[in-house]
Amino acid sequence: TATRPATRAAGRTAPQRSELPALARRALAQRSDAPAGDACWTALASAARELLAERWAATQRADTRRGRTRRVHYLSMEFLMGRALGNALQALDLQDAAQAALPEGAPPLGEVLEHEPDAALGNGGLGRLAACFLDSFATLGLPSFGYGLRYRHGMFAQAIQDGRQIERPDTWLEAGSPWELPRPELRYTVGFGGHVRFEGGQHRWEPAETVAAQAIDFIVPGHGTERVSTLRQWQAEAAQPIDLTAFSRGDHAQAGQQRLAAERLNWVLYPDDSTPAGRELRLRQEFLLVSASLQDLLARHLREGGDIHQVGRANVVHLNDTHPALAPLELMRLLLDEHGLDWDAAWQATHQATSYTNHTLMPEALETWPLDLVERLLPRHLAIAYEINHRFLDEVRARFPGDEARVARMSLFDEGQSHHGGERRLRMAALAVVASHKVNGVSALHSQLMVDTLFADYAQLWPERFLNVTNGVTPRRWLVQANPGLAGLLDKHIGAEWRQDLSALGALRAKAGGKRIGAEFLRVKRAAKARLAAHIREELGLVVREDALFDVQVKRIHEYKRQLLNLLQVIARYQAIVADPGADWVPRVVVFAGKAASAYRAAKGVIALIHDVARVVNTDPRVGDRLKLVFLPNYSVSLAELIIPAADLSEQISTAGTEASGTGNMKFALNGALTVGTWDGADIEMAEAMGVDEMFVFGLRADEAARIKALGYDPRLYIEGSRVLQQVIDAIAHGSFAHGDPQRHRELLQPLLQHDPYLLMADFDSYLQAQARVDALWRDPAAWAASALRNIAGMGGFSSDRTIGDYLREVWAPPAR
Ligand code: 26R
Repeated sequence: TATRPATRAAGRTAPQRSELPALARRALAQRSDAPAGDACWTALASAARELLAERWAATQRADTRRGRTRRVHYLSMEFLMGRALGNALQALDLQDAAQAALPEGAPPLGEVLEHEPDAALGNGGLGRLAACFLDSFATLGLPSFGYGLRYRHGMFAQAIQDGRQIERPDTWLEAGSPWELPRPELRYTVGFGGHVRFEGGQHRWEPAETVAAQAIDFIVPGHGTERVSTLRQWQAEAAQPIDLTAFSRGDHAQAGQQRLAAERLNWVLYPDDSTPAGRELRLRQEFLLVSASLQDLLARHLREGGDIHQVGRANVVHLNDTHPALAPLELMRLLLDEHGLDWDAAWQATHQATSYTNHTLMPEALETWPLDLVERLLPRHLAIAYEINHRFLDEVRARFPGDEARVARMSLFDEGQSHHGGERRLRMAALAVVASHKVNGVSALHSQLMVDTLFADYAQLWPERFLNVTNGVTPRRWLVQANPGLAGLLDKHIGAEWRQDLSALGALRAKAGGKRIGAEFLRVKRAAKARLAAHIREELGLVVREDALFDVQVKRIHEYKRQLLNLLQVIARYQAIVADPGADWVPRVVVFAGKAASAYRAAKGVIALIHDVARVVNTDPRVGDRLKLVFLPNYSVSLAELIIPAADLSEQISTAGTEASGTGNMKFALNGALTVGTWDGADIEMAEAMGVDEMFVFGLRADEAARIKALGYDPRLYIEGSRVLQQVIDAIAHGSFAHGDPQRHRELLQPLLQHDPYLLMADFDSYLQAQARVDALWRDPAAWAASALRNIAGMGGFSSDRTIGDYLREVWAPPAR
């Protein structure tokens, strides 16, 4: 194989796994400089890419002959993929070969892998869930496509300057990406604006502007299978890259106009900034995703000989939140106007194909679009939405005669409320619910609240449409790759079956109390903590004790996630240590990481306060190494892979009823961290699966939280009732952490004292008690280890493979004939 020519001629046999070393060496040999980490990474990646491209072609050939299995199209504005090479090498079972392929003098494989920039085309939970799903699609061999946008700039990089967050552009594509496979034959025209013409009984949209959507594929390898899945990302290009008439006139701005307009569509990922994303560019991005993906689906369906009337039987169009909820409108347009179906046939196909997952009940994250904007950009789609609404409201009126208040609540159109300046709007969640045959929430509690509150009217009309599908995470990335030490320990004690079927982790329960396994677990954990401690030292110059309790809260910074509650607890602990330094304190390292959306002032204030408190605590000689407070900048998928295996304690402390599911919670427990948490999201199901006593549960339940708020909640009563809380608040208010600027924390503190919408004050005492229980268990290492192992044993149901199995049976099953 060493003599194989560098370019592969048509008709040659496919590259084999055994050729990876040769492929990699050849790529390295083309370089004249020493094999630095970068060059090694590029060489291994291009070799792995060739092997994966071959698997991609084989998978596509197999899926064309898939018979009556439906193809799943997972539409998402976000895919938070992280790094790919380590995952690809594991999927190809080529880690040892890759290590062997590295020439003398090259860095070790682990270091080489760190040269890859994260593909961070997502904000947080929703985007990472989509990435875990792609892994399960491939591993389960499901005929499927993920569809997304190829953002030039993904999630911003976070730097910290003087304790404040600075956003820097993410430039992941700067050096090019070896994983992308452009598909020049797959280009579709996507229109915006213009008019609708009615001729010969047919509507025809004549857009004022068009762009070409170019497919660029990202191959997602399956594990324990040769199958792969595809993430197809759209890149907008100018239909006409240069206007030569304008150019010869000397009008260069006009000549490049189309190119710039197209480039803008892929410019940047929109932040989840809890301010309405009512911006025109966002709507254009959403339509680009939807239109290109559906045209691709229809073209494939017809190419494979499918009947256009059967398109909804043979295909699933899944909406990852409402961000792609224009899909049913665009599918209706394509079927009615381009393929000549009548309304009923088009609606049947659309309804059969469409399903929708809701990921949040927070009112500020629910998308609505001003009608004048929709009319200007998508006139035909607005007309179709009117018609859908007309028919839908007839159904509502037939079921609930005379109830016009209900009709107004359920309409796809918000007729203008004062808080939007009286503007009429299209409600994307209503559209998604009406168009879908199934609507799911992402944990048992969230799904229940969804039908009790946000979608109560729709659930009364169509109770059978709503269901729960609890989230899951891929154990390949989050256990096998992130924590090979723990994976090896599991193999040794319960065998390797869990690698195929995570529910086999249950076998660990009976062994969890064992002395040897407990000691081995603590050793594995200690090694992971040493790696994190080294990172903290390099990043922040801070030395932390490796035998301290590593107490971790990493996730997007949001008021409802209550990082501030955690920080108040840290301040209370600090004050207690200072008051009695001689007591027998459990040493703790409290680790935060997470990004605040750039426009989200309160979240940025929390990051600032963490840094202000850290400066005081970490330098106070009375505290020493009993308490260290760490904020790690630039949280990302790859940083999570370093942090999560090192955690002893996982903080999941959202106000009950606000965190739809959480998925970080699952990754921590799977890696043997204990959870201190509220009765919220998937934590509830985790606690039930591992045994409620294995979790440190505290705080108001969701129904209690709702009741307290309805009765008129006054946070000051709780402050007056708790000496500890009073002292914490006083310290902040009196500038103990303000570094000479007493105004510094007013903006953060005032709302807490007046409204405290997330009930921090109400939950504070209960949280402190839970933390005391944590300390007590920590003092008995064997008991701690046994509980951690029972946590792992309970996590068998939280694989994304189980989640996708649920979707296949309950959401994506073929419609009855
Ligand atoms: C731009 C705007 C409309 C927007 C708002 C909110 C974009 C993205 C979001 C983030 C959302 C909806 C999200 O990430 N939700 C999270 O989904 C996870 C996966 O289901 C859950 O685990 C998590 O609890 C939930 O917050």
